[in-house]
Amino acid sequence: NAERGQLFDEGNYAMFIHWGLYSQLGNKVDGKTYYGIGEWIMNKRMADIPIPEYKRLAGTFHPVDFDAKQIAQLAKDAGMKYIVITAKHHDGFAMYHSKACDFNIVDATPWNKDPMKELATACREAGLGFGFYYSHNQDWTFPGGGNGPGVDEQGKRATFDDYFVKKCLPQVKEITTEYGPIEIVWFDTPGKMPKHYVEQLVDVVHKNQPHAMVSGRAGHGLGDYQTLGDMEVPRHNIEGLWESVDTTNDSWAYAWYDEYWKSPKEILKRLIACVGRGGTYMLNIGPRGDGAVPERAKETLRHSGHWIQRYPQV
Ligand code: JFZ
Repeated sequence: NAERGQLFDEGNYAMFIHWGLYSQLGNKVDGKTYYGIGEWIMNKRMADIPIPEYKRLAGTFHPVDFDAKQIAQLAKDAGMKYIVITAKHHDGFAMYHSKACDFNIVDATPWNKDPMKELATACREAGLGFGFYYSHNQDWTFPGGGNGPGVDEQGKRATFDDYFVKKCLPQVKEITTEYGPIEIVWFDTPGKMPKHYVEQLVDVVHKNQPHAMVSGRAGHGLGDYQTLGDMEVPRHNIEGLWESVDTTNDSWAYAWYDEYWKSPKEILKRLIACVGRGGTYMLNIGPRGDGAVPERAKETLRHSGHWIQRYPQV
């Protein structure tokens, strides 16, 4: 398909959003702060939160300050061309209305809204592209998921195939059919996921979304472009389509203490280094649990955007 990846190739600058149940904690659990990337808070390496306790967080997730139009406008103001947001991170919580698994933002929270419908619409209205991050291998709360529980609620052994058939594949079908045309499915951390599973996922994306690109982190070299290591900016030109991902501060997801904001100048430097070498720069923001985007992240994006707007588009 000649048009696949067109926006990726021409767009060059995108917004990445890490937002989920973990955003509500902002790296603090029972008064104790854990330092590291916020979306990993439940992991053994961080607060080591038991699954039932983590699942209870959904009961208080009520992001009344989430404003899809404002986020789309922010991306526009920053000079970005599309938005990629976490549909499901390693914690397994779906930030959209999933029929495959009720551990999702509509069925498990008092908020009862699908923010991804709103964001997909807001992006389309603003002339922006839209896409999803989806943790395909790791799922820390679903039986059989990568680094997840090896047994189900009844104590019966669960395999990766159980997780793949019951949750992963159906959810990838959902995100590629229920939100209109999307530009990207950003799979991540494939680990030891066998090739035939990755092939199935890539096929589903390509079949349902003729324009969509699959990220390099799908695994087994089956992605449509190369994703470099986090915050990696290459020193030399690289062949083919590629992308570098970065974040406005240190963590991807919101962390209450994280005020290590990159300056607009530093961001422009990285953006230009990528775009000038033929790549795409995807820059992340981490909205709070209530859905609001931290003020400093907005300032940084708008400020760097002013510089971009001053130059005519070619
Ligand atoms: C992953 C996630 O585990 C993390 O939470 C975040 O979503 C980030 C964008 O991606 O972590 C990675 C994956 C690959 C590399 C670094 C961090 N890498 O190849 O350098």
